[in-house]
Amino acid sequence: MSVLVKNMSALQQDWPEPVVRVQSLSDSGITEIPSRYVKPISDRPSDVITPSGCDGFFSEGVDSIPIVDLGVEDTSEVRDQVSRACRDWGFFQAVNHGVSPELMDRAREVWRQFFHLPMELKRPYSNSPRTYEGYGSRLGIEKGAILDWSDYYYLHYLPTCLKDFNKWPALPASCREVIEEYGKQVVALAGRLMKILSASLGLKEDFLQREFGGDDIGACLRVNFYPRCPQPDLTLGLSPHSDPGGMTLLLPDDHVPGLQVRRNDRWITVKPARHAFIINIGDQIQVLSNAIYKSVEHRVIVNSAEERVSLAFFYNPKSDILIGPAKELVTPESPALYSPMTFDQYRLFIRMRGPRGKFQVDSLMSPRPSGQSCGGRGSIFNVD
Ligand SMILES: O=C(O)CCC(=O)C(=O)O
Repeated sequence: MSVLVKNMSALQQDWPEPVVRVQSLSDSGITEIPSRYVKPISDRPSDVITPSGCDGFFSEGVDSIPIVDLGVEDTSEVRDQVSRACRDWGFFQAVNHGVSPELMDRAREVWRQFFHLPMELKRPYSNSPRTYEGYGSRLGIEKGAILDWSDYYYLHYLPTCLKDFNKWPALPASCREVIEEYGKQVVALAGRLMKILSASLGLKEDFLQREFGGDDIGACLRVNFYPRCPQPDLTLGLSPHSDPGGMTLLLPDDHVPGLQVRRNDRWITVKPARHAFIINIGDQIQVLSNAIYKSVEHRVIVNSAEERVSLAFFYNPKSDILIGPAKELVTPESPALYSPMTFDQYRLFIRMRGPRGKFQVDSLMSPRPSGQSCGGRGSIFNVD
């Protein structure tokens, strides 16, 4: 049996240990976090947000992720701004993006209400590692792994055949309707961004969308809930990772910071502009662009004063088509850095191992002269 097939069957199983809801730990009033959540010293955050507030905490000026105003036509100036941001940072904030600000607020609020429902109403939605859909508290299935200080809810929005309302929360009463409309508007924004990204790479406007499978793309939502943490300096809400999919449109908490982006070996705390989406390039666009655009590592820190909610909307390729470097971007000077792989195969890694920095996409990068295949891909399935 191949390693891949063996690993896929491992995903059919349940979690390796009983699930503990981080929210329940936080609500229990503990003053010390269980050792399961204590990170090795080198992985701990050096900055934490103090209960007295966040003033002076943000890295400002040259170290702020770029802001792109989408309230104008998609001119060459907009494309240049997006292009610079995706090459230098892998991240930008989009303002005036066309998604209703009221809907953004409602979406965040309805999810906050969901996480505050009594546990017996949330438990029926508990997820398993097979698809991750539903209410979860860990990423990865390694027994004894050190866990992150967060719970989440994960659901499929597209393709329509995977959208299953029964797996979406029935409470609060408006939840399904809000998610449906929110998804519709965010997908429209993502479609526009795909055109801008394609054109800014010098490709036809519809290039990336076509490579992603046209109308058959995948889209899913992970709502992250980071409860208050009595020892935020010892742990992380979400460990460093790059996003395995295409592009992420993140609706951050409206008043609690936490997202940090790696830049030149420093962690820069993002200060979200009001009603902005934080957009970041995922590994699949790094692969398609032959690493012209970067999927950049990010992580989340927590704090002892306030909980935090964020909605990460993942815009992904159709799961069973091969994604490799665009041939238009491969030249003798820039040979193909990756050999093609489906997203279904690719995302197995994070589903099994949990967030691991940029290990996955970096381990696949193996420059060769043009025309020769790159053998690095196999390595990710030989890690156990
Ligand atoms: O909560 C955040 O700000 C970031 C979440 C994130 O990186 C993710 O869900 O992959």
